[in-house]
Amino acid sequence: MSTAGKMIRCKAAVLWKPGAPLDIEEIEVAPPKVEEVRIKIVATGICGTDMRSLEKKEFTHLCPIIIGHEGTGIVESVGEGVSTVKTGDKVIILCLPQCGKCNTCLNSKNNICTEIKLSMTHLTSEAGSRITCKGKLVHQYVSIGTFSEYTVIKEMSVAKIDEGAPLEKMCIIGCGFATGYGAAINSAKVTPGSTCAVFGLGGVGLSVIIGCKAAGASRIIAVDINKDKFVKAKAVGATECLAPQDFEKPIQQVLFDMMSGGADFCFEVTGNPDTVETVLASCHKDHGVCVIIGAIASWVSLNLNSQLFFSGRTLKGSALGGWKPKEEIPKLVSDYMAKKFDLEPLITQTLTLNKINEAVQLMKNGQCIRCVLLP
Ligand code: PAD
Ligand code: ZN
Ligand code: ZN
Repeated sequence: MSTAGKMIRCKAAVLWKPGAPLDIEEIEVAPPKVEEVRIKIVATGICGTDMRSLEKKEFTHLCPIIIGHEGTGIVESVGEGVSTVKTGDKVIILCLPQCGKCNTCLNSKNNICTEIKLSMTHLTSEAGSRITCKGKLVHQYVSIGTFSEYTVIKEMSVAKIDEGAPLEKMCIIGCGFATGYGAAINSAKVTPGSTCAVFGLGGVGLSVIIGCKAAGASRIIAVDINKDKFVKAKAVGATECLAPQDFEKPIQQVLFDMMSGGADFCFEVTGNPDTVETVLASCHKDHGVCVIIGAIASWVSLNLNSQLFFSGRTLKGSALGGWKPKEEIPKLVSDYMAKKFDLEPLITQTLTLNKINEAVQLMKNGQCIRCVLLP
């Protein structure tokens, strides 16, 4: 029996207070309005950014909220005016929107659509939220909220993907993989034969390594304080692995010496503000490019020694790997189907949504790369 036009009652992992465990609750998900799409979530990953949001005191006023932004699903129904997806389509959820109309969307080089302002409200649309729980309005993290059986999102934040694509793996393309892989290919533009250093070996950092390897880098040095991450880093393409605590010299000095002046391309993928200066200093003094991927809290100002810029180094940011979401993320899914890269090493656990607190604990303990949650 079709559920289109009706309220759907289903389960979601709801955050009632930052830092508290998630509660599996029954929620009500209203039908989609104009330019909105209601999606049955099939799989969702947990990203480092979700981990930060679960603890974020600044989210107190947004609670109850459904976190999660790395997801795939099947379109249950669409609101008026929706033309790019239809009921039954396999889709990937986009953690950055692409409205197709703003200055960013009309510029072929840019990818941060001005409609990102909606994501900052953590609501379905300007008209509020389609989700309620125990009579309260529920926010959706970056206007998405994938830790749920159903969600309603704007058409500009969802894209149809290949019919044959395995949704339980494709979810991690939605943020982690696209972000890391694209940071190497699009943001840094890693060149064949170059040297790279990647700081932080979670799902995003490992995807940077996959991107560096695909771009033909000859040396990829993986750096993490957690040595358990080294096996996977080597499996996806790292040529050497270093733990900063194993050296007497600062790690940037180690890298400077190893590569006669520093690495051609360096990536910050820890989200730790103190690491930024180290990563920048690890870049080649004459031409090194440093890409900051790690999401650092908005109120943090970086402390960078001015002498680092008495050089030819470049410091730049990267959001969702520089991809134009609606246009290019489905192409990454097709590239996976064409076996251009492998995602299996990144998915270390699969659990059901009601075990989400176990998955969060695995991430906290550094025991997992990506844990995929299924309904
Ligand atoms: P993760 O928590 O799985 O991985 C972080 C890794 O960094 C872990 O392996 C840690 O052990 C390691 N680490 C922590 N501190 C240090 C240190 N001082 N030196 C070396 N290694 C360290 O997270 P993730 O891979 O899912 O995400 C990584 C970051 O990327 C995180 O900050 C997240 O918020 C950010 C992100 N940014 C975007 C974007 O568009 N820019 C998208 C997705 C995620
Ligand atoms: Zn736009
Ligand atoms: Zn993410």
